[in-house]
Amino acid sequence: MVANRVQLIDTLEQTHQTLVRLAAHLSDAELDFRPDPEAWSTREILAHLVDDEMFVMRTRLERMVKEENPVLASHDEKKWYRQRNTARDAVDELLSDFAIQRAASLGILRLFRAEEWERTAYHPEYNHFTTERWVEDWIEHDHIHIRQIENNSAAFSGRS
Ligand code: NI
Repeated sequence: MVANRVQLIDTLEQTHQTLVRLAAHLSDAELDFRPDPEAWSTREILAHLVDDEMFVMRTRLERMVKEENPVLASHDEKKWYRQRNTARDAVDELLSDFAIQRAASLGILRLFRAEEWERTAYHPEYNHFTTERWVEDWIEHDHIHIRQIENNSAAFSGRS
């Protein structure tokens, strides 16, 4: 596999450890803290990452491999979040569920041959893209939510 693709997989693999480092030790008060009424708490961000891994990120990847240039549906995060199953929202459950789901995604990516990195899809917001580009977006999505958790922690420490 070419170096850039190995690097993409390695980067996705690091996210679980980063989430453990940032969130595993947090109190319930900090996990449920919102820096503003519209923002997600850290617990909600972790739940979003678990749900997204199963139902959006990996689902789109699997469709791109199995279907010829599928048309992917838009995903409304806020709407999804209001309807989601909250039964496993203890932080240790969220982190271990994320580890399982991320491992399943990595298992697929590690088996990719050159042609699977070049599969294509169409999405109304992103236009045409390849599986490789999708994995780059996936990493960016991880980073956006990791930064959100860091910002929540900074705001929690600085609250008056
Ligand atoms: Ni998101």
